[in-house]
Amino acid sequence: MEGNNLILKIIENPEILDSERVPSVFHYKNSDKFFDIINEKREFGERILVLGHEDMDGISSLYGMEVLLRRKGMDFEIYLPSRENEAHGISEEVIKKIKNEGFDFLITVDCGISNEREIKLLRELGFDVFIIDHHSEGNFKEENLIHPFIGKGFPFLSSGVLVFLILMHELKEELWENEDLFDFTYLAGLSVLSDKMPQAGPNEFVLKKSQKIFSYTRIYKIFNEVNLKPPGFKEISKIISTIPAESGSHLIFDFLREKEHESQKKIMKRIISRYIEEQGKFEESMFYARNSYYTENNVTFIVSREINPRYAGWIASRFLKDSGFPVICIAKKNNEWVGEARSKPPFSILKVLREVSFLFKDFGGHPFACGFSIKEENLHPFFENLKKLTAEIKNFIPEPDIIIDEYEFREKRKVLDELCLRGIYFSVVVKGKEEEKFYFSTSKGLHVLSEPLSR
Ligand SMILES: [Mn+2]
Repeated sequence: MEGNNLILKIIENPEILDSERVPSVFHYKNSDKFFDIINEKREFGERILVLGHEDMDGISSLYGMEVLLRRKGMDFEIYLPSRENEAHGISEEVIKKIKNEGFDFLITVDCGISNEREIKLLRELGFDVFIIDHHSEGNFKEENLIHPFIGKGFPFLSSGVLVFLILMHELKEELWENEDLFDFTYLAGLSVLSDKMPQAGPNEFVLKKSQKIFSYTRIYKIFNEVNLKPPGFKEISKIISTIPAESGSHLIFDFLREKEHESQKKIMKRIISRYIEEQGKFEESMFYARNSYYTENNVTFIVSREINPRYAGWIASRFLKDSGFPVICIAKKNNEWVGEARSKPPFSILKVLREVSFLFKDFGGHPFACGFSIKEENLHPFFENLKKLTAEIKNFIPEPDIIIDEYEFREKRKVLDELCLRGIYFSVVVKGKEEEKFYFSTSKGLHVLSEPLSR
């Protein structure tokens, strides 16, 4: 058996799928270094900027860092760039902010791994950087990095869960006992669902805890009071991620920081009305998408100046759900364009886009969901290159994650099916005496690809 180390790691250590095994952030590399650095920064009174990513997972991780750094009495600020009109990750604006506002140290959560150049620049300018991310494109050689892929723990975690494990170490029993911390646990649970992480290992552990305490959270209670109907577990996730970040923050942070009951109610009312407002804007972007999409070589393209870039990812997901074709939705953002791409296993849209990534300014994501930014003059070459790449279906078939012989396949079949049921996506080539068969995972188990394989 050979192939993708992450999948092999699970097959060889199936116990890491187990949610009952108490997870630890120290199963991941550099976690001890992270605590050492944080404590050192506190001693020297350094000022910290924490940078996030505007989606449910990013918001949950950012809030976790706020809880941690406040607890440690540190001098910090959190910053959530808007997906609508700011750049993703460590942008020029973020670097300017660090320089101009007297920060010494940058921590990124749910972003940063794709910012190798910017990290180097920051270090040259004398600033320290630490990255906590789970995306699969970027510089894995970064020395100040906690990433679920690196270490002996379960490799497919949301950033929210990764930050949760950091707090589990810091707060120990208090995390389960102190009601003020329930909202954080709840958000971390939501990060598993919103980032579609496999429900296994630490993800499942956090999700279960989070379902247990949901009705004791302030979010639940106050929502119930102002709405007269209790929220569903996932409903809040939709509401939070629909409301845009504003001036580097988010209404949910205002809510969570507020101590006074009447003010909490006021903010929650505002959250609900902002949600309704934003839903209207989403429908408007969806209308333009429905009027501008086309499908070429089995890829659906949606390209429009009228689409709000905030919604590109959701629109791509919606189209994928309806048609099954890989989808790329491209929208104008300030002076450049941004794209969000979605696909279903076994076709990894990330692998296809990696081939044209030399045309991108920024590129990152996961095998079936990724994003990029691109200059307008590169759009035409991008479409031309993609046309060539997607003309043959075999370009979509990723390199198999695992190559295995028939005998071993029969032996490991149970574990492989278990992985599928847990939402871990991978592909397998089974080598027989005469032929090889290509399998890929679906939520119901391994599925054989009927298309004959010409590799
Ligand atoms: Mn994420």
